[in-house]
Amino acid sequence: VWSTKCENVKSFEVKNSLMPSTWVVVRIDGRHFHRFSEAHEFEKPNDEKALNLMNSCAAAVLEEFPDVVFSYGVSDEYSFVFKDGSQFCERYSSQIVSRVVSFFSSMYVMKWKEFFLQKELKYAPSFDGRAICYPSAEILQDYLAWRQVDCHINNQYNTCFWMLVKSGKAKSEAQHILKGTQTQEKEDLLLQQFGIVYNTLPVMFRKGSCVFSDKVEESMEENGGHPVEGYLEKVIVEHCDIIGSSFWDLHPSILSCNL
Ligand code: DGT
Ligand code: MG
Ligand code: MG
Ligand code: MG
Ligand code: MG
Repeated sequence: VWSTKCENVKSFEVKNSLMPSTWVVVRIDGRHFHRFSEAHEFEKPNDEKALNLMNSCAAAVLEEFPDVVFSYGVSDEYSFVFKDGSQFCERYSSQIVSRVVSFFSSMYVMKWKEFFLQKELKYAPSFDGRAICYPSAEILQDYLAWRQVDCHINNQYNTCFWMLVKSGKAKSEAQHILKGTQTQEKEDLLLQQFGIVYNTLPVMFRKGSCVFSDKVEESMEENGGHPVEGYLEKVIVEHCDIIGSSFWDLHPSILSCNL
């Protein structure tokens, strides 16, 4: 009787499998980071330390989970790309997502002090996560381009918004001024009212961050002080354009080799 009951109870555990041979993206996003960034007095609209902390946690994810071949991050979110052939957690969605999101959250807490020397972490940050399947490398690239376009649109808006607010405008007034403005109008506003050339703002703010493994020239330090002999595979952070094809042409190995 008992064993029948056990079988019966077990049958409620449904394993939600991700479609085979697709590119899996796990996107995580900070929970209530509007409040979290206020509570920790992040600089507006971009806090360099907070972004570098996110990037460092993403690099740790790439080192911990070898099937993750690329990641892209902006604001309080990060997208992690698993190779199409990945058999990580036998492609069970909830296991993949929970492993990535819990590891990232732990890292965020562990690394906090590295980036905020004087600032205490006031309460436990958390992240939500979801897994999305993309059927081809091309659609995956469209997805990543979409996130970077979003980064650009939000950053341009937020830069204008906070410049207006910092110059004395009420938040509602700033909103009203920016309502319905196009990219060019925002660039003009920044230049004419604040003397800011948008394209000269830090590239991490404008383009977000890419984290991936690449061959880099070994430094003498890494070679125990001996002359450099070759290249090392290293996880690196770059702030490059991934909307066009040039980045992918330059790094063909990221999306090509199968597991
Ligand atoms: P959620 O994701 O639905 O739980 O809610 P939030 O509040 O996390 O909203 P979300 O993810 O749409 O927007 C991210 C929030 O995080 C947004 O209010 C701005 C804030 N944030 C992210 N990065 C920075 C930063 O570098 N500096 C500042 N001041 N705020 C940031
Ligand atoms: Mg959200
Ligand atoms: Mg959030
Ligand atoms: Mg967000
Ligand atoms: Mg277990």
